[in-house]
Amino acid sequence: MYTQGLDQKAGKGEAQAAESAERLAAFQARVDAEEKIEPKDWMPEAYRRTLVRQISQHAHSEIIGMQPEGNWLTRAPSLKRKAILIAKVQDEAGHGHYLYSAAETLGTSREEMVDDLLTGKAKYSSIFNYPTLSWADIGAIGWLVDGAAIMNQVPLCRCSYGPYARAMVRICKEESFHQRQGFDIMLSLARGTPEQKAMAQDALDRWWWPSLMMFGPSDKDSKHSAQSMAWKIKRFSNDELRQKFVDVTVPQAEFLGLRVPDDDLEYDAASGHYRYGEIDWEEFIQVLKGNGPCNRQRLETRNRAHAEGAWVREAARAYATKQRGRRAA
Ligand code: BYC
Repeated sequence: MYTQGLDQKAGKGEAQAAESAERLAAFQARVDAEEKIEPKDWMPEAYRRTLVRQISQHAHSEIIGMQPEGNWLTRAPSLKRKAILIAKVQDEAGHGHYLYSAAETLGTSREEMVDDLLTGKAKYSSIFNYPTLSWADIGAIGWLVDGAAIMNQVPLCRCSYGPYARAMVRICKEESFHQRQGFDIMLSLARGTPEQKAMAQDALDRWWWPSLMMFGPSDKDSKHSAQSMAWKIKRFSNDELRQKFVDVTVPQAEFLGLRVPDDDLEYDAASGHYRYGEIDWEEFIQVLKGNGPCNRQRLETRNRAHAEGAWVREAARAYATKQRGRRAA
């Protein structure tokens, strides 16, 4: 477990006093010079808090993200598809673990973060509060949700905080495989019977707009972006990444012979970008407030799984104590 950051925890007053203008400027100069900030390095408290917030939200998203896909593990249409989906869902658990470990280097315990998720205090990505109604949804999640994740996360490999940046390298490689498996499912369905093609279209219709919401509020409403970009935690704004995603994904939908559910979508030759319609921000806000179609179900399922896993944590602790005792002897 990474806990190097714990010994740097200071009281609020103490931390503020330590944040002289000189120290802050020296920190910013390191960030501007593209140096990686490591757990034992001095950092402003707000930088630490921002990272704990973002990395733990990211970890929670990976863990909750296992649920909509897990829903189809027993009903995948072939043994091969089932094996691939099991591997993908396991990867998401792994991503959650790397990310909790990265966040722990900042001095917050995993128990604290998990507790915030279980009690509904912490956020996780809005996208996982939508239901997976058909097998095509597994295709749409891989293609669109993992596709959006890659767009958002590749720049995080260059994040100024070393442990987060390094965790993202492997995560992005695995997300690429996830995106391809999703596109492959969509391709099979789009080239299948008229009913299968209709399933693929229905999944695209339902997942398109929530996928665009994954990038967060528009830049004018994004309260954290400016500071996170100055600290090189984020490298692009929410709207920039959303636009990149639309530009890459619309031609893929055309290749599949599917229609993106946006009457205002058009290619603007002058800018080289697709112009897209207005996102329903009210829906986004409601999902963030806990009123999405599956918010309650997701938290109930996670709480139940956590309670049922108590004996595993207990056994792991007992084993660790035994090993420590043996080493000491
Ligand atoms: N859903 O100022 P902003 C995955 C919150 S995992 C929920 O723009 P920031 C995958 C935001 O947290 C997908 N909340 O914030 C897994 C903030 O709230 P607080 C997750 C959202 O941090 C399994 C407030 O709105 N990916 O891809 O600068 C299978 C204001 O927003 C959302 C990551 O976590 C949302 N969509 O930018 C497949 C990547 N959007 O904290 C795939 C890392 C915004 O003030 N995270 N909020 O209460 C990020 O890149 C950034 O945190 C975000 C938001 C772009 C998400």
